[in-house]
Amino acid sequence: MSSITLSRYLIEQTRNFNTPADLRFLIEVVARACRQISHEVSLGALGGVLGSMGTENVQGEVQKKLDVLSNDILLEANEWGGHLAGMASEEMEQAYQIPGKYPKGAYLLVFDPLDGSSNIDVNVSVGTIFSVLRCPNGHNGKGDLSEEAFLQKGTEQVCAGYAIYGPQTMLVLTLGNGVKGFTLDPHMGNWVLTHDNIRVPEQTAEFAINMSNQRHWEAPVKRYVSELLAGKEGPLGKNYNMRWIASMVADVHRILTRGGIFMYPRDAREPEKPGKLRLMYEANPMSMIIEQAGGAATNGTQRILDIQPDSLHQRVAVFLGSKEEVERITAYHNQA
Ligand code: AHM
Ligand code: MG
Repeated sequence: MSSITLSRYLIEQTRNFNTPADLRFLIEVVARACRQISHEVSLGALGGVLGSMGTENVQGEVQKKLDVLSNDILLEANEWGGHLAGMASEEMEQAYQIPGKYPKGAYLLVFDPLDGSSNIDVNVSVGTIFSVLRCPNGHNGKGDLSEEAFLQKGTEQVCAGYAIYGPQTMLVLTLGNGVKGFTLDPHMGNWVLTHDNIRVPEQTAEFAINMSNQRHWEAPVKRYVSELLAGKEGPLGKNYNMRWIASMVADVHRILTRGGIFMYPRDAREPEKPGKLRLMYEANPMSMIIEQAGGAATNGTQRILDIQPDSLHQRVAVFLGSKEEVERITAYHNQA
């Protein structure tokens, strides 16, 4: 088995790619927080952490106890180290200010502390998604950090990753030079490099979409999925398999492992919203990982990483995964 731990991998990144020490520290701290979240998730009913809080987040979604706990774990782990100028999360309406008693740093951390949390109570994989940006000059001085500091295109991310809490806990990470997967050794507490060069196959015969929304989709999505369903007898000439875990982390992890296309299109249920998933802490980090692994990610018409965000909790349609299929559905949108 590999003996390369996350710490050693990050030191090698510094040697080979000049990864700054404070970014290395940031990633180590996030990984430590994810290890703690993994522990809380694994306790389930024993830890008294299942069920709802009885509160709603900024998106009007019911907060689970573990949503709030995971958010607190990430905030507490990251606020004191001097590597961050601020944080933002799915669970908080405003940007989180680093308390005055702690030093501020050069980076911004944006996260979805527990993605797919509707799956918690049924013991299905969930995860943490995170994105690291540089804090723009002029925003990291004294006084409150404004939302504008975060509104950077996905191409500006210096690191993106997720932890998946499944049969194994894994951390999948990119610093812009490929995608690495680390498995948590629960006894030693180490993240061990187990997936050295994660690549998404260019072609696939598997798709992921919530089919129950079919009647609400736009025409290009209806056309594409009907072609997938037509299988060997249809225009694509092959049979496709379908999977939908309703946990983006788990669906993306499967696609990174064996290929596929993941779709959460905009639809007519809430026509004013351009999709369900959030750009800054779901779509952007996952798109960076998928692109770094050789896949593609668009909102149907545009590369996701090129979208200029206009708000922290902005939503976006997502088509990501194996290149050939993402290009096909994007072409269908552009023909419409
Ligand atoms: P969440 O951040 O509130 O957990 O919502 C995001 C999740 C994704 O993980 C998943 O792909 C999607 O919502 C599932 O949505 P649906 O229940 O509509 O199929
Ligand atoms: Mg989420």
